[in-house]
Amino acid sequence: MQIVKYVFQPHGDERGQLVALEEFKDIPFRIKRVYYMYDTADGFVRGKHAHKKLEQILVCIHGSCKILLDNGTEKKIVPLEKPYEGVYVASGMWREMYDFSEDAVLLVLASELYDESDYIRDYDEFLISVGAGK
Ligand code: T46
Repeated sequence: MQIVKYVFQPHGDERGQLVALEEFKDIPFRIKRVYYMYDTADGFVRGKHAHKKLEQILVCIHGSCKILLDNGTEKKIVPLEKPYEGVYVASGMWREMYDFSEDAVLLVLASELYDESDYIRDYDEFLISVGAGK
């Protein structure tokens, strides 16, 4: 399984850093939605689902967290620790986010609007959807 990690260009000067993300330039899809999570309670795992259509890029813009990506046959863990690094999460990929530092802010750029019917929340159903079911 290939992990697509992005290293964005920080525009730094004596005032500090700035990262700009543009659709189709820095991000490979039209950005229809942006959301972020913060104040994640210690020990909790978020996500635990896949998407049928949604593509996303996750950026931990403050603090750190880990992303588990699972394509049904292989699992990989991607640490996100820098505000200029992102990981691409394709559709059909089970994802879990965990090990959030107390100060973590996880920003998500999404290719689609929120749609509950796009979620696969049952792991066995996910395995069947990617052809890895029993
Ligand atoms: C994903 C991972 C990385 C909305 O109303 N609109 C939204 O755009 C989103 C993302 C969520 N919500 C509501 C739905 C729930 O009542 O916010 C609540 C928490 O959402 P959820 O439990 O789905 O959050 P996570 O962290 O488990 O998953 C989220 C995204 O939902 C998901 O698409 O890939 O982050």
